[in-house]
Amino acid sequence: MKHLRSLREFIVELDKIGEVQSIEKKVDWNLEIGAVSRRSYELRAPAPLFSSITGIDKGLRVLAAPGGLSAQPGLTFSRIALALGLPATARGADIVTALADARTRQPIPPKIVETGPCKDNVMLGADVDLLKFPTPLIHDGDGGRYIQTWGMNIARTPDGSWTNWSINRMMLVDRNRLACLIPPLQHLGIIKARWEQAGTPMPIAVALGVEPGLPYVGGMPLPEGADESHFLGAYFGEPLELVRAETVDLLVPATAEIVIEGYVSHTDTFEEGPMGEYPGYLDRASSAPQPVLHVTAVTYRDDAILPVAVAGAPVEEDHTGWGLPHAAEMLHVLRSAELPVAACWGVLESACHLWVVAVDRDWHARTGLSSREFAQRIGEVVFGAGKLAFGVPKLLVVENDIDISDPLQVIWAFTSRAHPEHSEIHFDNEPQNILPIYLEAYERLSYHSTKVVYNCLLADRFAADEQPVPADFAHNWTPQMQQHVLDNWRAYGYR
Ligand SMILES: Cc1cc2nc3c(=O)[nH]c(=O)nc-3n(C[C@H](O)[C@H](O)[C@H](O)COP(=O)(O)O)c2cc1C
Ligand SMILES: [Mn+2]
Repeated sequence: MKHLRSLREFIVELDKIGEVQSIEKKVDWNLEIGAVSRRSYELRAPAPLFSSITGIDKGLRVLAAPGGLSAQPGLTFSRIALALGLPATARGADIVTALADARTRQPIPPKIVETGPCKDNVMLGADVDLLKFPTPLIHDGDGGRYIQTWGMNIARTPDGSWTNWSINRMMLVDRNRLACLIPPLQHLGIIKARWEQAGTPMPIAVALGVEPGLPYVGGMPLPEGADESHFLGAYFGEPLELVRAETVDLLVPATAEIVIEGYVSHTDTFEEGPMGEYPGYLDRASSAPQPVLHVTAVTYRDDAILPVAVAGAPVEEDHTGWGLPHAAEMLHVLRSAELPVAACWGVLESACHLWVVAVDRDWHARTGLSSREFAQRIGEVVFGAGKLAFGVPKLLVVENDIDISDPLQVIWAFTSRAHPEHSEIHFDNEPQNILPIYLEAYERLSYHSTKVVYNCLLADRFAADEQPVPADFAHNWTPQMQQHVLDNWRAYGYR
C-alpha cells in the first residue's frame, strides 16, 4: 500500500496517469472555477489545477475534482484508489472492501512531529486574512464563497476524550470569520453541543489540502467516539504525522496546505447557504443563520493549493468521498452482525440515495429465513447503526450474481426482481439526512416513512432447480464456451 502523505505527492501521482489538467490560463474565482470544474466531472476529464486566478497572489492554486471519476478505460476510480494507497486500476468494490477490512484493525494514534510545511507561513490575530486565498464562488446561486468543501474539521470534546475529523462545509463571511453548517446529528454538532453546555466557544482547526486519504475517512460514518485520523492510521498500518496548532489545543496534519484555527460561537450567526448540494440540486430555500467561526490563526504552505469539491448532480466527491466509505461501513456493520453479505455499494448515479447490499446466493439455506424476513433483518441492522443509517434512504437487497457497482445491473435487478406490491419494506421515522427533493411541506411536519428496503431476493421464491438463470454472457454459457468465444473474438472479425 502506497501511503501518500501530502496533497502534492498525490498530484504527482495523478499527473503520472494523466489525471490532472494543469490550467495556466487566468480564471476567475467568481463562478468560472466552479463551471470549469463542473464540466470536468461531467466529461470525467482530468482534475483541473488552476494556477492563475484573478486578483489572487501568484503561486496560490486551486485543485478541483480531487475525487472525481475518470473517463480513461480501467481507471474509473483511479483518483480515489491512489488517495487510499491502492493501484490506480482498483475497482470500486476493491476500495470499499479495503476500507471495511481496516475497521477490524486496532486504531493507530498519530505521531506528533515538531513542525511541518503547513507552518511555512503564519498569520495571527489581526493579521489573519482569509480573503488572500482563491476561494471560489462555486455555483450561480450559492450564498457565498465556500473555502471548506474538501477539508477536515478537527474538534475535540471538552473532556478531551474524543477528537473528531469530518467534512462539513464552511463559507467565507469576511477576512476572519466563517459561517459553518453544523447539523446537530453530525459528530461536529454533537461536540459543539458539549462545548455549549460547558459555556465555552468550540475550539476548531480546519485543515484544507490534507494528505489525500483523509477526506475519505472524514466522510465515513464511523461511530461516535472514533477518531477518524486513528482509523486512517490503522488503514495504512502506520501513524499520521501531526503538528500542534498555534492558537487552539488541537493537532493538525503536518503537510496540510492551509490550516484555519479558531472558535465556533454559540451565539453569533451569519446567513449561510444556499449551496449546490449532494442530492444534485441548489435548494434556493435552504439558507439559514448558522454559527460563526472566529478565526484566531491561519498557517499555510508556500504556494498553497486549495482543494475544491463542486457539489451537485452525480458524480462528484459527495458520491465518491461519502458514498464509498459509507458502503464500506455498511459492509463492516453487516459482517459484524454475521449476515452472509458479499458486497455493499452506493449507486453513484443516484447521488447517495440508492444503496445496494449483495448477499451470498446461499443465504436462504444458511439463515432459514424467508426473503422478506432476511431483507427486513438487513434493514434493521443498517438502519439501526446510528451514523450509517442517517445517510441511507433507499436500500436494495440483491443476490450476488449482480455486480452491484454496475448501475445497468442494479437497475435490471431492481426492476425485474422487486415485486411492485410485495417487495417494499418501510421503516418509519428514522433520522434522515437533508434530502431537499423530499422535504415537501407535509413531510417537514410528519417525517413518516423515511427509509425503504426493496427486497430483490430470489432464493426462497424458486425451488433450487428452478432458479432463473440470468440470460447474459457471464451466467448463461459455460466457462468453457465463454473462454472459447473470448479466445476467438478477433477471429470472428471483432476488434
Ligand atoms: C465532499 C463532501 C462534502 C460534505 N459536506 C457536508 C456538509 O456540508 N455538511 C455535513 O454535515 N456533512 C457533509 N458531508 C458528509 C459528512 O462528511 C459525513 O456525514 C461524515 O460522516 C460526517 O462526519 P462525522 O461522522 O464525524 O459526523 C460531506 C461529505 C463529503 C465527502
Ligand atoms: Mn466522526
